[in-house]
Amino acid sequence: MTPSLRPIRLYRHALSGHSHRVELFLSLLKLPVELVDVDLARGEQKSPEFLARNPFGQVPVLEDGEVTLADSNAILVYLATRYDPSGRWLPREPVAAARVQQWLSVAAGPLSSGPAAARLVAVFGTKLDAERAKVIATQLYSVLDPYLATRSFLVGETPTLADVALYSYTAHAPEGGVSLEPYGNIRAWLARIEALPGFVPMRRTQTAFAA
Ligand SMILES: N[C@@H](CCC(=O)N[C@@H](CS)C(=O)NCC(=O)O)C(=O)O
Repeated sequence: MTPSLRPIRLYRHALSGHSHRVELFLSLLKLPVELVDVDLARGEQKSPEFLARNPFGQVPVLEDGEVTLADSNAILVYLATRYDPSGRWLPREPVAAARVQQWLSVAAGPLSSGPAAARLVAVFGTKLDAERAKVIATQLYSVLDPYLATRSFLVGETPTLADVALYSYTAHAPEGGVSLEPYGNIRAWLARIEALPGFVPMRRTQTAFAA
């Protein structure tokens, strides 16, 4: 597919890690984007206009020409498939492709119900079980840290969508009271992602403690 003539538009919130993973990947691919802030505090994501874009009433949503897509991981797959002809970010080789998918499932599972949920409680006051979220985060990072001891990135020696999907909520886990201090391999991996050409950070919030 050739790129559409209209610029890609990303409906997002500046403190949403799901939005940030898409923003980060667009930047790593050097794709120009028009960012549209959605006022989640005022419920703009539940307006009829926004629900027409995503019936689940959540950011991020991507518009690319005639294509409208919701769900951060689905958007990452779309962008890699459409705009990365090298296949570097989403390998076509069956085992590597499956391993990337495995990490996308982790991003939609324990990353979301662990560190992301703990941060929702601490930063936005969302009524979720913070202690349970921290237990899930600890379980996740107890697996991830030794896994990264012998690898530069999650799948192979170059970054893939797996790294993009897990970066944002891991880098911001301390905002939810999940310290990264015990996890040296994870911190080294975060630094490798932050050194990639085109890396863009997500804004930090006040609740973060030193990791
Ligand atoms: N599975 C979705 C989750 C997106 C999500 O949880 N978005 C949050 C912000 S991080 C949201 O829009 N929350 C507002 C709401 O649910 O009303 C994805 O990966 O994009």
